[in-house]
Amino acid sequence: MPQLEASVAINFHSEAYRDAYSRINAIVIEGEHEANENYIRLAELLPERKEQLLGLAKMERRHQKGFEACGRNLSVTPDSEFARQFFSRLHQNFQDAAAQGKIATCQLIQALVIECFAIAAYNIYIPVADDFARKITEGVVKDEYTHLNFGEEWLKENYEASKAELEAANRQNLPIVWQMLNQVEDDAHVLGMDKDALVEDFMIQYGEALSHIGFSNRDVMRLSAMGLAAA
Ligand code: PL3
Ligand code: FE2
Ligand code: FE2
Repeated sequence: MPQLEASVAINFHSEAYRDAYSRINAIVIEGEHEANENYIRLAELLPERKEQLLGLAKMERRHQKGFEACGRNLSVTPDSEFARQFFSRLHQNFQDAAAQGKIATCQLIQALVIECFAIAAYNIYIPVADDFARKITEGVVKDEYTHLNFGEEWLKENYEASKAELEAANRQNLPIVWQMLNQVEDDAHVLGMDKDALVEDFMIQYGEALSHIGFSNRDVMRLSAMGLAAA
C-alpha cells in the first residue's frame, strides 16, 4: 500500500496502534537518552572536541523531550523496560569500548550505527506519523544528519589509524542492528512502517557514511551487509 494511503487509513487512537506505539515510542526515547549519554562520554574522551560534543548531547536531550511529548499526545505510556533491553547490547559495547579508550569504536556505534538507524526510522515514520509527531520528527531528523556528519568527519580524519578497529567494530555491532530491526518489525508494521524500506534506508545511509570516511566500494558492500543474511 502506498504510504500516503496508509496514513489516511491509520487510526492513531486504536488499541492496537497505541500498544505498538508504547514500545516504539519507548525505544526512540531510550535511543535519544543513550545518545545524550554517549556524546557526553565522547566529550570526555575527546577534550579537543568537547564543546561541539556537548552541543550534540544537548540536541539529543531535546529530541528525547520531543518524543516524550509524542507519546503523551496519544496518551501512551512508553514501555521503558522493553526499550532498555532493546538497547542493552549496543549500550554494553559502547561502555566497553569507552573504558578501553577505543574512540573509533564509540564513534562507529553512536555516530554511524545509531544515527543511521535513527535517520532510516525517522524518514520512514514521517509520512505515516500523526500531525503532531510528524512535525517533531521532521525537526529531529535534520539534527541527526548533523550527528552522522560529525562522526564521518572525525573518522575520515582518523581513517588510517582506525581502519582495523572499525572493521572489528562493524563486525561486532552490525549484526546486532539487524536483530534489533527484526525485534521491531511487527510493531513498526502496525505504525505503517515497512521493514524492507527501513533496511534499505539504513544501508544507503550507512554505506554512504563508510564511503565518505574512505572505505572502497568493495569494502562498503562487505561491511554494510555484515550479518544481514543471518538475521
Ligand atoms: C540518536 O540521535 C537517536 C537514536 C534513536 C534510535 C531509534 C531507533 C528507532 C527504531 C524504531 C523505529 C520507529 C520510529 C518511530 C518514531 C516514533
Ligand atoms: Fe537524536
Ligand atoms: Fe543523534
